[in-house]
Amino acid sequence: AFLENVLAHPDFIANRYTTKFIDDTPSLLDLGQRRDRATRLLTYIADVSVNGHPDVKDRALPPAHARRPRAPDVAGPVPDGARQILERDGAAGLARWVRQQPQVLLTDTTMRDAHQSLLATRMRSRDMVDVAESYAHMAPQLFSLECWGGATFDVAMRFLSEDPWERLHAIREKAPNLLTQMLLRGANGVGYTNYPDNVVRYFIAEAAKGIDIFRIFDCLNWVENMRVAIDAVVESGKLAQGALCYTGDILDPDRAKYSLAYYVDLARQLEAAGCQMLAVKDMAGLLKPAAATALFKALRETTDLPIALHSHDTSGAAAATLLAAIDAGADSVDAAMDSMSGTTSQPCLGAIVEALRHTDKDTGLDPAAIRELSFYWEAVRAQYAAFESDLRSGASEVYLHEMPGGQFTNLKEQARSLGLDTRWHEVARAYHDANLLFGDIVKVTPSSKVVGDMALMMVAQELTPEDVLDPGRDIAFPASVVEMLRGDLGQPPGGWPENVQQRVLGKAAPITVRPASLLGEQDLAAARTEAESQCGRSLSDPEFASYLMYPKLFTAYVEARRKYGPVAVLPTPVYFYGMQPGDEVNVEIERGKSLVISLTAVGATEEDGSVRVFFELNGQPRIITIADRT
Ligand code: BTN
Ligand code: 3PY
Ligand code: ZN
Repeated sequence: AFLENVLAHPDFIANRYTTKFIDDTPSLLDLGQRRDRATRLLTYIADVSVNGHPDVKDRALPPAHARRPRAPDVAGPVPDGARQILERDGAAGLARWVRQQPQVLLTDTTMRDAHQSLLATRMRSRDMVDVAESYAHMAPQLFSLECWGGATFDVAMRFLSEDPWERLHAIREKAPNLLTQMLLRGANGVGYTNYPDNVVRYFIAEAAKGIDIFRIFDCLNWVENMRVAIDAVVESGKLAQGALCYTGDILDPDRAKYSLAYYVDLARQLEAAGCQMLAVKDMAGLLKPAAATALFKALRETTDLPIALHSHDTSGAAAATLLAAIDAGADSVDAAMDSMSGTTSQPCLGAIVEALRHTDKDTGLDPAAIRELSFYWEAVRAQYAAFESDLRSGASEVYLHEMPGGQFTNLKEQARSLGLDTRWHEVARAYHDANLLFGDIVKVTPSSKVVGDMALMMVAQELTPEDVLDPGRDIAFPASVVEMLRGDLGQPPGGWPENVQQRVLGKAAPITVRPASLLGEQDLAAARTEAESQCGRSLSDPEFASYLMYPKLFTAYVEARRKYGPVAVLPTPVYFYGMQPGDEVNVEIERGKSLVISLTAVGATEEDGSVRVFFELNGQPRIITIADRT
């Protein structure tokens, strides 16, 4: 390979060399590594160009006229933002500042919840990192960028072959004046199951190197399950924002379990647990305007902590809810950039900015800047046409099923893969029934997944709630249902309904203690040795944190990266669709090191099923042979 590098070097080819050429040209030595990465990327491009990407197979294509996303140009020094308050005054000082601001603060969810809720979480790092600097210059009044956590962590590795930590640190670096925010599932970390306490602590300590605000929730609103995470965030010096997950309807006397008093009590518990800020997390978009008025008024009287509102626009009424909450004293609200807003995503950021303009709560954001950023996202979104759902309108059906925005399109996909696509409204009804069967619970990852599993089973097997409870019927419950009713996710208010528990568990005994208290501490040194042996190389601390959350998935990701190289550098159309003969792309594989890749031709498939794909890499011909699997 070394000799190849020498022979391929432009100076060598152009005869610009002496006998000391090798000594004088140290880059030849790292060319080996660079070449290696380039070969892997060419292999990936060749493969995807010939075989297609499995995730977009048989899906809608981006429109032919799609514009190439171009982040707005910016220059000059980066203005100060809320991040500088955190740096100067610490988390407690930041919380006080939030409370004192007359204007409403905005969290932009485009880089996390919006694409999780609209595009199956598939947005690639590159599309976010490319615009982060424009955000820093054009929207320094934003309170925070929600850009990490939730489902983005596992999807980055599972479906995009990307390292979520690289994404986080790249955004952080490009927007040094904006607070970075993540969604953390309490004892479930960024996973779907409870982890040992020391794993949660390890993860948070690592995440706090890039994240400023941790929104922490528990899927049953069980504060016991949130304490380890809250303490670890406070310890890290970053801001612990405790979430009250909103379900039911505080104005509906028939939903007395989730009453105003319930949420007021929850707010007190979260404050006592050490949270520095609160958030009403309306993950399904169930909070109606009049209920928001009552809720925020009551919370305002309960606590001096600043309070945020997070909602989803599934019904179409979320902007009205935000404005009602703002009137009643919400300090900050979540919204998504216009072209990534609406339906299962957050309400429209630009509309909230305009609604508050020239009032005493004016956000200070520049509507023209919002428009430009939104145009960028519009072009980005077009590239992900394959992941769009068929939901085109507001749907008040959400008040029946209560599915979280982040789950809605996922469950719809799952239903489709089970052949239940024509029976979606039955799934929605069954989801409602399954929730009541479980005693009317908070439905958010991972409890929402369990309710979804149950609903799909009920529809697929044509079971009514009465059938499910009928002792005369033999029912194999989904594993997730058995685990949840056993107490593995924790305790809902009032506990699990005993008749259902017995029916699902049989003779097995449920637990009522904090699940992680039974897990003990994980031996991190031993886990690291195991991880490094599985992956065949040493791991950085963040990589090890990924392994602790997802051992198998992380190992598979390392393997994919070994095979295909740093695919995160590829433009999104190339990543999903490969290249056509005549296409040329420029990719930066690291700062200041670019590759110019052109695909010149694709050969015919040989008898042995192989295909040769012809490239030029920085002007040099390269041939990659891959298997035709079409
Ligand atoms: C990734 O590594 O980014 C995720 C999986 C990649 C699968 C690649 S896409 C091109 C080729 N075609 C396949 O069916 N699998 C590989
Ligand atoms: C997640 O946990 O990913 C969520 O978005 C919950 O709302
Ligand atoms: Zn959400």
